[in-house]
Amino acid sequence: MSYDNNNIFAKILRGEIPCNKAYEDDFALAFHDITPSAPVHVLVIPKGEYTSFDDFTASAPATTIHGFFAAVQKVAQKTGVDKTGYRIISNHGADASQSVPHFHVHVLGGKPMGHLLA
Ligand code: DGP
Repeated sequence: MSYDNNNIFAKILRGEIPCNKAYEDDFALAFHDITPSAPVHVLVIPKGEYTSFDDFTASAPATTIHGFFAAVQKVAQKTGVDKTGYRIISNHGADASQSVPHFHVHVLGGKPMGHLLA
């Protein structure tokens, strides 16, 4: 899949659409999901053009991958869910119902969430 510059997260990265920012550094921007599935539901996106987890891990340089996942952990710290527990999810492709074609990790927490997909 080629990268679509008009996807909603590309517009958020360019500042064309507002977001409720939770964290930002050189590698990632994190913002609260517009339709939260848990008391804490933050989306973490890389600043580069990657369509999904599959594309990111196959194509991005190691320093970029490391910086991005370090940012995911910082989001957990900043939102406090590192203390109580959290789940990270990344949907790739149709069977996972990925709806925005810019790689993102969901950080979910703030309540007991049960076991995986139960
Ligand atoms: P996924 O299904 O994994 O592709 O998740 C996409 C998520 O993005 C979904 O939980 C809703 C969220 N989302 C979609 N549009 C916007 C937006 O404009 N702003 C914010 N903050 N979240 C959005």
